[in-house]
Amino acid sequence: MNKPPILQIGPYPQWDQEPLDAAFQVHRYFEAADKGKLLAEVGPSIRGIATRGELGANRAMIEACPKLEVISVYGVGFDAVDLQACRERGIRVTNTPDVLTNDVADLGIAMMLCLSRGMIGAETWVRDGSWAQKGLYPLKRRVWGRRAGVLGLGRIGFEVAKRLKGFDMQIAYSDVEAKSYASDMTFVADPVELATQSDFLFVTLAASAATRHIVGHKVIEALGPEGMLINISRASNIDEEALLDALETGKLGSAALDVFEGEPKLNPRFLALNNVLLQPHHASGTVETRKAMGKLVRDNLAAHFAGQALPTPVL
Ligand code: 8YV
Repeated sequence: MNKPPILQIGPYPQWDQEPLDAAFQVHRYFEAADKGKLLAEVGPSIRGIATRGELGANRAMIEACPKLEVISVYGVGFDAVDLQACRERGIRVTNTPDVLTNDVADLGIAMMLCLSRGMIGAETWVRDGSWAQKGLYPLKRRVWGRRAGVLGLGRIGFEVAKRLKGFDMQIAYSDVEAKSYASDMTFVADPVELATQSDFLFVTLAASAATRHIVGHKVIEALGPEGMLINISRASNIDEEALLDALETGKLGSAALDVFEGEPKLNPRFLALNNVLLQPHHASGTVETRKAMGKLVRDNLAAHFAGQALPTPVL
């Protein structure tokens, strides 16, 4: 049987690449020196796209593939896929929900603890001899028992909140409506009000045009000079200029970020700050989760080409 031709937008680990190459005729977009030329050559034959959450597939790419039937995203977020272009042509879209939820929540909690307790600086304090020369490390702020806000109580937000309960924190959340499964948490409809009531604000919203810059200067300033913002969702949920201004002027205490506008090239203003923890978009980056994500990417493609129901459809 002929292998269906697919376009692979970004690299995967070897353990995913091998089975992908075995099942499909894979054209590697990310390896092409001239991407336009590759699209012009192979686009007309492409039936599937395998991409990653942050890379997605834009309209130009989709239009260069007139026979495209399915886009399989390695990631829960599909905001970088032009869904409107897919709807217009009946192109199916899949993602990898659930399998990454716990790891993403774990990293969010780790980021809160790491920044609150100054663990990166503390490591340097030991390594550069400051401990021996200067003595005790400067005191940091407590986490347990303080107030946490979760903006977006979906799967990931819920797991973040579940973990925060273990730190005896008071937990509130914002979402489009109160959730029946969150009766032990306080629902606060307005994100600005949520920020006012929070010491730590976790951003766990699925990104879309509707959530763009939902964390703007009002939310940031409501969180305040003692507050910490933790983003494990997408950069577009936060007004990054407003965030940088507030971090530079002390209107916001600190921020722990796993995602950035234009990543992996981030705004150099972040690098000059010492009240941030900067992470390279790796919240789902464990061997276990990435293996499960890769399998789901292939399972969705295989199901589509076998005419079976898609395991995790978006469209
Ligand atoms: C991945 C992601 O880091 O799930 C998402 O939406 O962005 C991440 O899990 C990414 O897709 C891996 O490249």
